[in-house]
Amino acid sequence: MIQAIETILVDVPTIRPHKLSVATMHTQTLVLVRIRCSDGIEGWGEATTIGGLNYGEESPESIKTNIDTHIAPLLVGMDGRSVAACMAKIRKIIQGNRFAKCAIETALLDAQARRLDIPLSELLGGRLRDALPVAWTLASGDTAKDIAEAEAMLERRRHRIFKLKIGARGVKEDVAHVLAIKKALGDSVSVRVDVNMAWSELDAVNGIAALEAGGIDLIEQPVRAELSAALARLAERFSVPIMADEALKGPQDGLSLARIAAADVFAVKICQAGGLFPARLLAEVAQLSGVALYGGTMLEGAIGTAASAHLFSTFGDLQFGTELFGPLLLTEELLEQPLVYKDFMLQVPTGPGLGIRFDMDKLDALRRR
Ligand code: MUC
Ligand code: MG
Repeated sequence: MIQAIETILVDVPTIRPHKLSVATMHTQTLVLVRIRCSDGIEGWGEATTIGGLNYGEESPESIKTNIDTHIAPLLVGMDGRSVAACMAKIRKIIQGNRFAKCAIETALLDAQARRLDIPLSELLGGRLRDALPVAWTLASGDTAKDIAEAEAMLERRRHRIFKLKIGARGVKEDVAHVLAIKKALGDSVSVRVDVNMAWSELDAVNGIAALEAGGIDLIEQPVRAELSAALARLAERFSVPIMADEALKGPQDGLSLARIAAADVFAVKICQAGGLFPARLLAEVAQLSGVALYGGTMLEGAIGTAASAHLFSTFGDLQFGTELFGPLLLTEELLEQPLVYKDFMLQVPTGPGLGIRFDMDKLDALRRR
């Protein structure tokens, strides 16, 4: 039986400012959920977002309030082993709040997998791989700094796929920044861009033409999420793959975008999709439609990153890899045993449930009071 649900906010400084077109992050607020059951088992979930309300329509504080006030009371007293029944109840009664639902579902599944003494991946269909390629985002805002950062990552064999955040400056300036980085890093690395919706369709036509000619491998969400017809025109026009990210707020959006061939690639994010099972459904829609997959992040800490890794390890095809580097952007390590990044890959944890454990003293020291 579910006895208690606790939500915890943890503010952790980032290793450097992380500049997106919608926000500059200096700290990340992790939103953690802990579910305790009467059989002594507990499970953890995460509902972290980016830049308060700059990126998504749920803020860390609204997620905490909505879980504490509206979601937890529906679950306390239910049989935590019946994860599907718990989530069906929440999905029926609670509108929206995909991030909050994701954290709850993750915590219930973590608890159930621990109970069964199996890794979470085995509750999600079964893993097909034990390690995932991980991109790094260059977002210092400075070309020389970004090149130095990328070279250090290559040297340490941590990342060889780089995603550049653009869209805050003019198209010409951004294109020059990206192509200078591409030229410095060479053809053995993959350089991609994420515009985070900043361009008009005309900006996108001009910008993508130049980026494609310069050897850039992937263009993420160039135009506003709701402009799916414009996204489809860009996907039709260019051979460089176009990826949908903010446009995917659940499996239904995936179906709508796939029907009009709006994107070549979908960024699957567990929180954006509304949970691990909705994210799996989104991936299935993509695969049935011939759309390639990328494992996305909302820059979650270890819980959301591990949960995503368990899910992405089950995807039949993960052609564009993942960007599960969230914990590496933070100045503090909160786990007893850190997640393992080596040889350009994240190792999918093998222990029961999520396969990770917090250092509770560190967590207590950093949590918001
Ligand atoms: C996004 O839009 O993809 C993922 C990586 C990163 O640097 O920012 C996020 C958000
Ligand atoms: Mg994105």
